[in-house]
Amino acid sequence: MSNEELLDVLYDAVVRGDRDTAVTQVKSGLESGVAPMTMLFDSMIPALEEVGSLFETGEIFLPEMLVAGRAMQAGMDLVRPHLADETAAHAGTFVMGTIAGDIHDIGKNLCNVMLEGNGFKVIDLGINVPPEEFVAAISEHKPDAVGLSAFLTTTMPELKTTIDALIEAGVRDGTKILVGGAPVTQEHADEIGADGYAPNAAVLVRTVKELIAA
Ligand code: B12
Repeated sequence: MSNEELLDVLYDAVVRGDRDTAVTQVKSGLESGVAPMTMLFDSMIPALEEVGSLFETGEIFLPEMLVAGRAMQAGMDLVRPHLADETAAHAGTFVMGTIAGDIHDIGKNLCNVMLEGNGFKVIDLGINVPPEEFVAAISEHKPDAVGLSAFLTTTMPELKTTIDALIEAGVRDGTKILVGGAPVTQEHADEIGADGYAPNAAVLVRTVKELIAA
């Protein structure tokens, strides 16, 4: 199978939520030297975008979206060790979480993989994280930066609620706050008083490094 065919089969497997085929494709991709980033950015992520469109137009429903997410996650778990760079210098500590009410974590996990690959120690608080958990994690770990992930327009107000809670608790000033996720924009980030925004994991790494160095 050519690399192009492999990426196509992987794409279809994620769209159909066929976890076994996704895993097989990623494994054989890794064996035959296909770059992990290529599998992620040229196949698995576009596949999930397609899933989002199919859901939006009512061609698939929640269960299908769920199995697609699981197939993606299984593939991502396999590429993760290949992206981590053990030799990278320690770049800083990053606390990351998906905000309250929201359980989307694939985009957040991808950010974590990229941050770790670039020398960050990541403390992942998981999904549906209430503001007080962010406050506690910042007090405990004194991170250089904090990331808030949101994927629903209905949970976006939680970004501001969380930032306000950090200010209220007196932990906001010692750290940089970044926000992101599908519906989040630079404009929204500015409005709610975040230090930074990034549309994807690669830009996040660049942005957080710039913010820490500033
Ligand atoms: C998979 C998926 C699910 C899975 C989630 C599985 C999981 N473990 O994450 C399941 C099935 C559970 C799910 C549930 C729901 N979902 Co959903 N889901 C999706 C889907 C198809 C893909 C999301 C995804 O993972 N994308 C892949 C990643 C890689 O996305 P990405 O945006 O490129 O990620 C990058 C950036 O966002 C950024 N980033 C991410 N986090 C952060 C954080 C920081 C700090 C920074 C700087 C950057 C950053 O970097 C990432 C990596 O490059 C989207 C469609 C879409 N287009 O987004 C819908 C979508 C987000 N879901 C949607 C909906 C409506 C729901 C439900 C409400 C459905 C329902 N009726 O119950 C529930 C909500 C449950 C809840 N309370 O959260 C809607 C949201 C609409 C809206 N405007 O609010 C979408 C857009 C689908 C649609 N087109 O209608 N969903």
